[in-house]
Amino acid sequence: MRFKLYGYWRSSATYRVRIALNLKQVPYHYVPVHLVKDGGGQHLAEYQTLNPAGLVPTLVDNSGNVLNQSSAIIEYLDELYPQAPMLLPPTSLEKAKVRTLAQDIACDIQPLANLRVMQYLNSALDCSDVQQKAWSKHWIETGFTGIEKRLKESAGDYCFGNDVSMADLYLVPQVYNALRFSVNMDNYSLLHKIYLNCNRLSAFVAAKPENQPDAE
Ligand SMILES: N[C@@H](CCC(=O)N[C@@H](CS)C(=O)NCC(=O)O)C(=O)O
Repeated sequence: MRFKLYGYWRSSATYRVRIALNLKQVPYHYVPVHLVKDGGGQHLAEYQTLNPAGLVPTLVDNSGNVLNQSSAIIEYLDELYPQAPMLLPPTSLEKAKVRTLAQDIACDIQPLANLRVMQYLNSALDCSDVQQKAWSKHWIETGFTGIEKRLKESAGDYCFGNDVSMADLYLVPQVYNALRFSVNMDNYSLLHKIYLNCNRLSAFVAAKPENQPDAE
């Protein structure tokens, strides 16, 4: 197989890359990195030779090329496999709009509720479980409020019209997380509709956390 994907079943950044690989019909070897057990495999020196940031995902090809950051990986795959579905649309303006929505999630929501942030809230700032959950829910809801407004301008069946794009690869894992934090998706009807539509596609179903070999 051409690619190895290092990831974790419940990691939303890994989930995005799994969807991209599935949409492009690229088989890959999945290498689980347990983010919690024994202090977290992402902190091991051996793993950090692949990803110095100590985060998943990491994609390695059979020539030994190593890629980190889900958006860099997804755009690389889109260029390497320029067959349908293209994850970025053809014009520069449309590309910028798709990336805007993806970055609303990747830059402004997901990092605030990342595992290491939650662990810091707990260990250094003595926040309780309830406080940590309230923190995550708050930032997800803040982000979703803006995204719901953006989607009014662009959505069809998916984030941008009726074709799947990179934005959908970000939306689905983030909604999956939101549901874990009991966000009421009735307040975000477009986000929820797109989440349900995407999850009717086999590439999204196969990428679901519960369908991964390391799911607990
Ligand atoms: N911007 C990075 C984010 C990667 C990231 O935050 N990964 C999380 C899982 S979704 C992680 O490895 N967390 C481990 C930790 O916080 O210790 C990307 O898109 O690849």
